[in-house]
Amino acid sequence: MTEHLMKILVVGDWNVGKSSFVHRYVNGHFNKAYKMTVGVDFSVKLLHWSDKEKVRLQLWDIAGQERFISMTRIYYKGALGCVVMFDVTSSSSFLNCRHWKQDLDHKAMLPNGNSIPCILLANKCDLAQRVVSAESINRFSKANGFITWIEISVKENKNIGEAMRVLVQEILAVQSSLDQLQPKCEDSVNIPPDCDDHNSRGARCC
Ligand SMILES: Nc1nc2c(ncn2[C@@H]2O[C@H](COP(=O)(O)OP(=O)(O)OP(=O)(O)O)[C@@H](O)[C@H]2O)c(=O)[nH]1
Ligand SMILES: [Mg+2]
Repeated sequence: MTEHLMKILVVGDWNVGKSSFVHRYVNGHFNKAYKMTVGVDFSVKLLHWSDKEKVRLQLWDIAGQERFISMTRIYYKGALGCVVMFDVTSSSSFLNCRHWKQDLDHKAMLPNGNSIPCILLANKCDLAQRVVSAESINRFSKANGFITWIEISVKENKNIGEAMRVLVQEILAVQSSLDQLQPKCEDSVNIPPDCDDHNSRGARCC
């Protein structure tokens, strides 16, 4: 059995429902009251991904209030994927997703320098007073390099597990392609003559 450890960030403006999303996903509950996150909150969820694979998710629920944003570089370290969330009833929370994505692209990179996989989640789709259209979300998602976007309602438990499955699937695919790029003894072009000799001096390829 292989166990993958995945650090996933959850970012977006304050009050969009990030903590509610994590609680719903991990504990299955929904709280109506808003309780501001201070700095960052952590949760863990174990997924039985397949007969041979488990995925241990470390969810980093990052505070959206502006006073905490200076800490993001520290929080982003080692992350393999990200949820960027906005509230469909708040156009400013949607517009600010551009800043969140740019912040991630500058501070949270894969070892090969590429951006980490990000999914865009449009929360609170249970509310009637929606102000952000599907067309503008679609355009924004494509233009800003998101894997995809999904409409969710944490309150009504709509698309929560589905959204996380899409993200985890993409992270696994990206990690596996990165692993394949790592040189191995048998397919390395420049194999040192004493590659398997653990007593020899000099560089080894593995
Ligand atoms: N109607 C509706 N309300 C929601 C939904 N998800 C979250 N909320 C409400 O939105 C408010 C804010 O939710 P939080 O999860 O605390 O927001 P947050 O993004 O973590 O905010 P910060 O910690 O300040 O960054 C709470 O009152 C939630 O009950 C949803 O799907 N529908
Ligand atoms: Mg929160």
